[in-house]
Amino acid sequence: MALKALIFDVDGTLAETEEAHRQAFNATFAAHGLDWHWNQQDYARLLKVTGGKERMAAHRAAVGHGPDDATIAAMHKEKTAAYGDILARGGLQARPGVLRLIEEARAAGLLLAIATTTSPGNVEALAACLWGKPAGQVFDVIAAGDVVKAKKPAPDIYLFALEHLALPAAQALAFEDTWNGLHSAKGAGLKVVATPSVYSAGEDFAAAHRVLPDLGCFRLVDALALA
Ligand code: XBP
Repeated sequence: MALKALIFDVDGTLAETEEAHRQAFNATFAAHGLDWHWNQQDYARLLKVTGGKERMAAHRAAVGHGPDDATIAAMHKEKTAAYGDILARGGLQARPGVLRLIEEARAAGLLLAIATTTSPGNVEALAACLWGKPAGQVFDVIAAGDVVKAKKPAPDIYLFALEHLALPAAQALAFEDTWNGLHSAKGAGLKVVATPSVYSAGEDFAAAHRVLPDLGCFRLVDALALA
């Protein structure tokens, strides 16, 4: 069936954003006087838990102490604001090929969607950073964060995106950087192009239709051929 949409994960796929997330988490922990601090090794392990609130709860369980769920939810809002401040300082680039592929797809009349665990505010912060405009002016559908209860690797966020695109999975192609994201998209019946990121480089991408170092040499014609 003809390819009609590209669906992008956000963190690690559009840009290497997880370092900014890690800094925002640590700044929030410090602001709350917590003895929590996630170094890169901690964070690589914690990233296996998708969702910032869920990640903080998983850390609380692991260390045996920490704020209650209501406080975690409040902290997560502060963390999202801190993340936006970090991105607003500028300097974050899109991963190779991302901007060009999105431009080619738009010019060819394809639909564009986001399917991400990250919070909608973070999608807006990244869109401002990469395109200088609201995410809704770049993407036709934005499926983000708590719009679904079950986060990646559950397929829910991709099923939500497909529903709002009004397309069957066969007419879309997903782009992901993690095992969790790959299996979320696969679970929704999508073909997946995997571009491992700094934090996900060692993960298992055997289930992907293509595994690439990045999208620097991947054109729309390649996406059409994969569909
Ligand atoms: C990545 C995630 C998110 C981010 C942090 O989402 O799992 O939790 O790490 O963002 P994806 P939040 O790869 O699906 O883009 O703190 O807003 O969850």
